[in-house]
Amino acid sequence: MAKRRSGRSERAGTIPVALTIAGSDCSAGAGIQADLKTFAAFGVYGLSAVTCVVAEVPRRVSRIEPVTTIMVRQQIEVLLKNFPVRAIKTGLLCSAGIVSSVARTIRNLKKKGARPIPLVVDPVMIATSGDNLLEPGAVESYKKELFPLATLITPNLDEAAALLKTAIKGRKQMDDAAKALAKKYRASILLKGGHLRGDKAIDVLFHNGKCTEFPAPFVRDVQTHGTGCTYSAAITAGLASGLPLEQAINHAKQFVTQSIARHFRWKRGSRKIDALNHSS
Ligand code: PXL
Repeated sequence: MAKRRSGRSERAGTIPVALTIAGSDCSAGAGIQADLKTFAAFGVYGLSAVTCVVAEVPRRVSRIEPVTTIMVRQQIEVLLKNFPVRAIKTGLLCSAGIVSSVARTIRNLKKKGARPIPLVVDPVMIATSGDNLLEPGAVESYKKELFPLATLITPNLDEAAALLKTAIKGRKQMDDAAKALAKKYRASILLKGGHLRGDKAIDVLFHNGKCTEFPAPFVRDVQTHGTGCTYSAAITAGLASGLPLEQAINHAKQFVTQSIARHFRWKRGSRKIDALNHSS
């Protein structure tokens, strides 16, 4: 906690600032709610630009409504104009129009000669529940407009397979897929292998021409809604704090593993609800 002197925070001018551009998950395990809790756990001041509102509980999405593209753009513009944002992440962007609007807003910043801000793109397509979260046509907008602006892209195996139009079934194929995506979009790639069942959840980073493995124990029997959001938010928090990419990923992986291991569980009759524990 920051020490306070006569009611004023000493850290106000120095606390790193990060921005999440993502959807609202009313159950707060994923989306902007997960991102903001994660930023706070890392001692980073979190800002948010909301792209859509999702009515859901961990295993069931009941409704998604996008925010207008103008509203998405204005949230990002006012925040970047007024705060010293040190890193940005995108989560659920919902529609092709919103993906394009986010890409255009970030591209315009670059054109105006603003200092480059690291951009982490989590290409959220499908919820852990299996519900589709992204309009199918939006994938093309990601490929053409947003991926080329990214510092790091963090697909899971299903998302990488959809992007490359090929199945990824083993460890060697993970390396090949990460390399292929990195070459295609000129970004670093963190391919999350959590869905390849085994004792370990292994992720592969392709960065600066080489593959690095990030292993962690695989935690079973927990409904892990929001792990992807939490992971990319934790990486973004590390980058906002000035950590090199590998170190930011290492810290983030530890944080996610801990958030899963220390999850909350509520029981209502025969139904269980699990939620990540984002506290540090
Ligand atoms: O976990 C993916 C995800 C991301 N963003 C929002 C979500 C979800 C999952 O349901 O609601 C807003």
